[in-house]
Amino acid sequence: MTSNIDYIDKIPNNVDLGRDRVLQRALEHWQPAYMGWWYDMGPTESHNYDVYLRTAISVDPDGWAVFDYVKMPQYRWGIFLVPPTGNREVNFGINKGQPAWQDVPGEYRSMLRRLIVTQGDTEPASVEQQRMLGMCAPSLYDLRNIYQVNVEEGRHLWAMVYLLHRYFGRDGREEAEALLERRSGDVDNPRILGAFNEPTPDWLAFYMFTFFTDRDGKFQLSSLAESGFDPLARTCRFMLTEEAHHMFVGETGVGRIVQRTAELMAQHKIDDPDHVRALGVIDLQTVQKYLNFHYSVTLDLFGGDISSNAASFYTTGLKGRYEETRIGDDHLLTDATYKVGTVKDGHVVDEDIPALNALNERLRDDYIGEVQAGVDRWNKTIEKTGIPFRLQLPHKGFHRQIGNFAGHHISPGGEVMSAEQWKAHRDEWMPSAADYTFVQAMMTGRVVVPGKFANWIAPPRRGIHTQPIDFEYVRFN
Ligand code: BYC
Repeated sequence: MTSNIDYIDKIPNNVDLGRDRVLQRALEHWQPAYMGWWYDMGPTESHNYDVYLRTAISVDPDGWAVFDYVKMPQYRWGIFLVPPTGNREVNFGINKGQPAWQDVPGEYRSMLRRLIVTQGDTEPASVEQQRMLGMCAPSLYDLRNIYQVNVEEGRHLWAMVYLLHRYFGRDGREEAEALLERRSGDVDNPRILGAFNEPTPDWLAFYMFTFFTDRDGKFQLSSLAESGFDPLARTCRFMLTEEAHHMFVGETGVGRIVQRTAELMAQHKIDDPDHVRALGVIDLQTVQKYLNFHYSVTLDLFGGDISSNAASFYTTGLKGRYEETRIGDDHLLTDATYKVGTVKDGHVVDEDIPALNALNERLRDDYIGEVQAGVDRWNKTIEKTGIPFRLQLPHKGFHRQIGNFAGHHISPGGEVMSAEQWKAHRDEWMPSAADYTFVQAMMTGRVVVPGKFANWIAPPRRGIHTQPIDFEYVRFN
């Protein structure tokens, strides 16, 4: 083992890493490669900053969120699983009632590895997507928040790599290396899932991403937290505690943008988007277009509406439904059906399919319910200013690349169109090149005076961890 990794001190963990020779040997190669990846692909020019970050140093209530200034390359990326619960069982599928697996069941090995790799791949991808945004942050508060999200996505990568190293031997180590080799948006070696190859070019996109796409993370992690493979379940359960802050950053970020815009619209008594833009804020129509884009690419992340993969993940006991153990049915789903949307004769219709094959769709529907509640909260913010504009989720089939709606051209209202008709409206529904140029032009420099905010966003209601809003969240040295 290289002597420069002091396990106890540098890698906080509750997996007895200090005594696990197998894991130590695997990390000996991977940890330096991870640091190389962080220096290359982590947040630009950030390596020497002192950032007021939370670090998980244990899973106890007073240990999972310890706040202090940290230079990000020295962040203590740790390995944590929630403590085991005695006698946990596989709670669904054909193995229901068996003791939860503490080791990888041989017959499910490749399926399980694929799930872990797919989950793990998203984590570094999002850091890569966001790496330039620190250069144009609207405040020190927001800069600190994006860095917090970035280091925790790094930790979530560690969480999946722990599982690969600890439970999958040589092919686990190879997969762990490949997680550091793929690159978001790379033509030859892209990230696995679509949304993680899309650029996140500005802060509105970042907040939308953390609201919509991190929430896919929440729902996928929740399903994996039901897994009969106990180490995966316990790892994902702990990751969920961190995920909440990421979604908070997204929801409040978009909320603060619409608040600022709507307040200025009310104050100046204007509603023409050009007049709104002239005040140096983002018009609500553009916010709607970003919403349409991020919502639709995130819906794709749930996979096909009809999926035999999802059925296998469930039947074997590897991936459950959202809050599986709270659902009052047989947890086998052999006779149940579920409604999925599809296009027939130029219209969207629902059809009943076996519930086992519709598990991606069901999770997507659970997700949509929660997303709608967030959009309603943004609309409340707008409503308070007296402005009549309301944000809306587009139809589930709008701009989809995966599943039943892929290949169809569906308007935000749910109308099935020809490709030409759809294209003629495209720039009304999704950000155009000109929209991106406008938003990015607003975000050219970063605001570095404590307590000051860019013109296009309202300040938050409160600071981080009881600190004031004008706290020096990042010191540039
Ligand atoms: N893009 O049977 P199907 C997060 C592939 S986010 C490209 O419908 P399945 C985070 C699919 O892989 C949460 N390809 O799919 C958020 C399959 O390919 P193969 C991430 C796609 O397997 C923000 C084929 O199409 N975690 O944590 O039922 C920041 C047939 O597909 C896409 C997970 O996703 C796509 N969108 O379901 C940081 C959980 N969708 O195998 C982090 C683990 C499908 O035929 N993953 N394909 O070559 C899974 O549970 C499943 O893999 C999926 C797909 C739900 C993603």
